[in-house]
Amino acid sequence: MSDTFESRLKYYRQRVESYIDGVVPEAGTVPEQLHQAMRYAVLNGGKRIRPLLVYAAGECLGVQVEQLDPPAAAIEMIHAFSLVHDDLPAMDDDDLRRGKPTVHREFNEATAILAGDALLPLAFSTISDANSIPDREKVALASLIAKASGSLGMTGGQAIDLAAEGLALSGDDLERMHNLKTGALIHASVMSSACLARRADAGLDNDAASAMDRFGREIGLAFQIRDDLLDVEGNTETLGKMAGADALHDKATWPSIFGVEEARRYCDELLVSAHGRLEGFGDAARPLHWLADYIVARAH
Ligand code: GRG
Repeated sequence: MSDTFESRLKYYRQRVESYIDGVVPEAGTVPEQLHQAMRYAVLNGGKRIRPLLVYAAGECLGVQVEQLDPPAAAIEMIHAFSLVHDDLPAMDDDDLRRGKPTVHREFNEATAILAGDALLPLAFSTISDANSIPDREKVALASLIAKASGSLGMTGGQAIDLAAEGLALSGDDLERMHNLKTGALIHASVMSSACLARRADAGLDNDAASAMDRFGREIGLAFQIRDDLLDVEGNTETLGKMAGADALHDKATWPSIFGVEEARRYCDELLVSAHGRLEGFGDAARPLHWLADYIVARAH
């Protein structure tokens, strides 16, 4: 990883964190415990991969950075919400997230449910209240992100995941589940920037939009296959969440269905293909190339 990539990562992470910090009510605002829990959930570490994809795709497509802050923050809040609910006893029942107690462990279960409930609408008001984005693009962004989060996207994938515990899943079903549960929000991160670049003055053509669409899908699936591999190969300390949780819950994963070697091979194949999608963008796509490599090489 080059210095340039490190400094770009740092800059964009700080940028989205300070934007989120500005939109989530202060911890002292009533109801205090709810706001403390929301801040704990979303400002408590995390790699910020989805916002980084929004910024890198936006940079590639020539979108003004001020327009990228609201969707980057909104998508990260939805991601944080999904993690809080995913960790609940009714779902994966986890005690550790990002190396710290999960929200229901740090506070209590009802507060964790409410913190998730409140982060979701806050994501959408962050977009609707943004002064930097014209109304037409706000509507398109809200629609894109809502669909990616709902029953035909992330929530649907989670439902399939929970229902499939202990059952034999075909490879096609597993791919569909991964594409929905994790891929949909990652894809929406890339496509949020494409949506902003579609404006007449930025002039995104159909070929470029389709290249971004495919890049987003491939890198979203590669992300989840890497996540499956890390659950097998990583340790709890490095991961900041319990290693081996998938096997414990008898979850269908890429390594459990296809084997570790095939999971690695397919992840690399997706990465090569994703890089290829960016060919037409030249140097402007360098941050996206870096991020794609980072997603597949990450240790947590
Ligand atoms: C009602 C919208 C809605 C959601 C509830 C709980 C749920 C439905 C969905 C959960 C989806 C989920 C938890 C998918 C797992 C995705 C995943 C691999 C998360 C880990 O992401 P990282 O590695 O985490 O980016 P950090 O901590 O770095 O942010």
